[in-house]
Amino acid sequence: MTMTATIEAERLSDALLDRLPASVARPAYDRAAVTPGIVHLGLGAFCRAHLATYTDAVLAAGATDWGIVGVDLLSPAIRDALKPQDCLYTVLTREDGRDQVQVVGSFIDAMATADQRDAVIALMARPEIRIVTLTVTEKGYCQDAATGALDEAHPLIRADLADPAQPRSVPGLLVEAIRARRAAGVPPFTVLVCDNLAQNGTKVRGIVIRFAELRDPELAAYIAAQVSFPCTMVDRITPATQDADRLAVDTALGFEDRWPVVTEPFRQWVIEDRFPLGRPAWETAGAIIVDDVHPFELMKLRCLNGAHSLLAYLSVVAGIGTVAEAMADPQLPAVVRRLWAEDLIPTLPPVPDTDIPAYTQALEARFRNPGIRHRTLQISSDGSQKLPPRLLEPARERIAAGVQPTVIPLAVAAWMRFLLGEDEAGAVYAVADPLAGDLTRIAQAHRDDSAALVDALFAVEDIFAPELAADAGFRAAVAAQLDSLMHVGVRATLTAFLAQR
Ligand code: CS2
Repeated sequence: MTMTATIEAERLSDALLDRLPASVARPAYDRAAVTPGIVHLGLGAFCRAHLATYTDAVLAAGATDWGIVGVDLLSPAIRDALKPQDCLYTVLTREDGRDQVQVVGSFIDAMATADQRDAVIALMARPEIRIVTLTVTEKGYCQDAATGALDEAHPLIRADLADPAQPRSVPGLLVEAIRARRAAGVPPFTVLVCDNLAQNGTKVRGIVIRFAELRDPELAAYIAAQVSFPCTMVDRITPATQDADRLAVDTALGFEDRWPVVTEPFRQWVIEDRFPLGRPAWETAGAIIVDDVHPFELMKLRCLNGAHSLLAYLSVVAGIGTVAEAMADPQLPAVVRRLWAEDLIPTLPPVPDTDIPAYTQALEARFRNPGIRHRTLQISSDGSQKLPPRLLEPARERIAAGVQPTVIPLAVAAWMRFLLGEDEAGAVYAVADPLAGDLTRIAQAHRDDSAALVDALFAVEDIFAPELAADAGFRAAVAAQLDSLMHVGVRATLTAFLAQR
C-alpha cells in the first residue's frame, strides 16, 4: 500500500460559501429564500455568463421571486455537474492578466429534458413562472435559415407534430407548455429569446405560431393574440469551457467546480420592454431597456458576429486556433477592419447613444483579449445558420443599394473552402452544422472545381436567398476568392486582397 491517497477536492456548495477566499465574489443574498420566476432553456456557457449574472445582481438587490431554473436540452451533462453543487458555479472574468472570480447563485435548480421532460413542462406551466428565456443556438429553433420560417420538414418538428405531448423540439416544448398553462387557466409566460437571430423574438414568434397552426389552429390564434416575444440583443464573448479553465477556477476557489465559465469583462443586453407578467429589474444591473432593439441587434450581429465568422473560416483553413491569435496575425485584422468599414457599417441605421466606428474599435480590443481562448473551430460551427443574418443579409442589402460588397465574398468563399474539412497543413477537422451531411458531400464532389462548388452551394436554398444567389456580380466575386483560396491558399489570397483597393 502506498501513502499517496488522492484527496478529493471538496465540491462547491451553499454550505462552503463562507469558506471561499475573500477575493471571490459570491451571492450577497439568502438563496434559500429565492423562488423560481424564470425557466431557462439551454444551459450552455453563454447564459451562465450573461442572463444569470444580470439576474444575480437583481437578486442581490433584494428581489426574491426571480430565481432561474435551468433546463439542459441536449444531454443532462450540465445539470449533472451543477446539481451536486447546489447549482452554484463560477464565472471567471479575464482581461490583461486580471482575473475576477465570482460565484453566481441565480440558478436555483437545474433539470434536463432527457429524463425530466414532463416535469419541465409541468414547471413551465406553473403560474410563478412568468418568463421563459432561451439560449438554444440558432439551429435550436428548427428554422429555415434563409427565410427564418419554421422548417416544417425538420425531423424533430415532424416527430413533435405526430406526438405533441412528448415534444423534443424547442417550438414543440414552448407550444405544449403554453397549452398546458391555458388549460389550467394560467396566462402565458413571456418568451425571451437570447440567441443571435435577426429580430430574434419576432422570428421565433413566427416559428412558434406556425408550429402551433400545424398542431391546432385555435391554439395558434391564442398564441398570436396573447404571448409576448420581446426582441433582445445579447452580448458577451464566452467560449466553451476548457479543462484549463476548470483548473484555474479550482485553484482560485480552493474547491472544485465541475463546470465554471470563463468570459470577458464586457457584457451588453438590450431588451424590449414587453413583459405582461412582469420582469426582473435587469436595468439596475446595466441592461438597456428600449422600445426597439433592431438597430442594436443589427450592429452586434453584423459587426461582432459577422467578423467572428470571417475570422473563423479563414483561421480554421489557415490553422490559426483562436480569435486572439487571429488578431495577432499580420493580415487578418486589416481584413476585419475593411469588412466593418466597407460592407457592414454602411448597412446600419443609427444606433441610439452609440458611435458605431468606436464600437468596432472596442470590438477589436475585445477580440484581442489574450485571456479568452475562443477557438475558431467553435465559431465555425453551424455556418448554414450563422451566415445568413451575419453576412448574407448585409450583402443583399448592399447589392440592393447598387454596391457590390468587397469583403463578404471572401468570407463566403472561406466558408466554402472550410467545408472541405481539411486545413492547409492537411489536418482534418469536423464540419459541425445541421446541414453538414449535404454541405460536405457537395464540397467533396467539387473539391477540384471552384466554380462548380460555388454554383452547387449557391443552390442550397436554406442558406442563400434566391435574390442573392441570382446576383452574377456577387457569385463571380465569391468564385474568384474561392479559386484563389483553393489554389494559392489563405496567405497569398489575403496579400492579393489587401493590395487591391
Ligand atoms: C460567436 C458568438 O460562436 C459564435 O458564433 O460569434 O458566440 C459570440 O461570441 C457571441 O455572440 C458574443 O456575444
